[in-house]
Amino acid sequence: MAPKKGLLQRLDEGVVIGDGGFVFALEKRGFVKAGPWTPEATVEHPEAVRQLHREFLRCGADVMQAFTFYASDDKLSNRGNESSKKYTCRGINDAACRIAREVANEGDALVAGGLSQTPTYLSGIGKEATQAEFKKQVDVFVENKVDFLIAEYFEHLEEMEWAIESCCKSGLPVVATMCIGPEGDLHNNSAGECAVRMAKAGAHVVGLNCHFDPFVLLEAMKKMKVALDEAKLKVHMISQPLGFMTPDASKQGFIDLPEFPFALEPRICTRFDMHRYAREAYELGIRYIGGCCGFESYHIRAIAEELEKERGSLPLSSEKHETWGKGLKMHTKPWVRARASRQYWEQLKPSSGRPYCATMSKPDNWGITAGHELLKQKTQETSEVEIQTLQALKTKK
Ligand code: CBH
Ligand code: ZN
Repeated sequence: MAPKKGLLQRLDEGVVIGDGGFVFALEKRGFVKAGPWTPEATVEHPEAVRQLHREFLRCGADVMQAFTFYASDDKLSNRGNESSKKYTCRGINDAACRIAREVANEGDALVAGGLSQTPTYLSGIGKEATQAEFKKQVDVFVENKVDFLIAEYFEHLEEMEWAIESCCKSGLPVVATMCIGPEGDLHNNSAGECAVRMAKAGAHVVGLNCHFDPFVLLEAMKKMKVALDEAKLKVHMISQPLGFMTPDASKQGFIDLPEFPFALEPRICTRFDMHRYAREAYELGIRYIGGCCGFESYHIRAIAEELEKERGSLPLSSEKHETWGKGLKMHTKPWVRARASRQYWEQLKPSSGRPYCATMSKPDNWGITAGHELLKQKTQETSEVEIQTLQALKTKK
């Protein structure tokens, strides 16, 4: 078999489809605990992680992002139960890479290793200690020969830059996404400024993930594009939004919504929302188009179906899903058969079925999570292990 084309070449030549939200999907299936959101499932239930990768692959994902979210040692120590001691950063990341590679090789997908924000950064102990956490993950990714790295879900631009710097040392292509929206990061850096600084820090692909719905996220992406163009920076763009509608979210996105994380279901985007998202993202010039929390495989399939012409093929799972609901022509009931058209689904305003629900919520507004708050909170309610880790790191400095 010919060697797979790399990420940057694929982006230069066409479009790359990402996968969806692993922690949210696996939490619903019973393999991830909301709160810590750590990915020990790669060791405890590899079959569940493998199956989720397969679903995304079958639905058109070109990237198998190894399930390594929050899998830095400092974060893993905050799981508040016995299992926290059994698994290490190395063990979890290594297992994640192997599973992702196994499934990627069942198709033509690439494998990405992912890094995310760390408690060490929040505790304010500085660059060296924070990058020491990143390095441990990057080392495992390099050993496993992943195709590229994704530094995702950073909300402080400074930590994002440190993560990019750590990733760049690998020599692999680096994708960087912040979980901010049109209002910028928590230190009043605009979305545009963030994009420019991510590119200047060395990222090859820059953009956003999580925290906001596809359409709010694209508003922020527009600002990033303007700033990148003005600064004459030639990098590719990526968007991986939520699969939930969040027009009412404030600066920190869906975390502040009262429904986060257990009652977001009424906000789930339909597959047809994702057709619109894929088209608008493509027209904006974004070439790495994927999803984050709330995105299930059928949402990814909708992106792949919308971009059928651009990609030159349909995903495997479209054999069970004719584009725009045309499979309904085979339904026994005539009024359901009548729904087998693009026009029908495109204009539909789906009902919520919840007569007492408001369309919008009032977000909580807690502002920035700071290190001292984290320590205080830990002393009150979370694991001894992490307090010790943080304190040890502090004295080391
Ligand atoms: O799970 C995934 O697919 C990751 N690539 C991204 C997760 S984004 C954030 C999840 C919630 C975090 C929190 O509440 O702390
Ligand atoms: Zn997310």
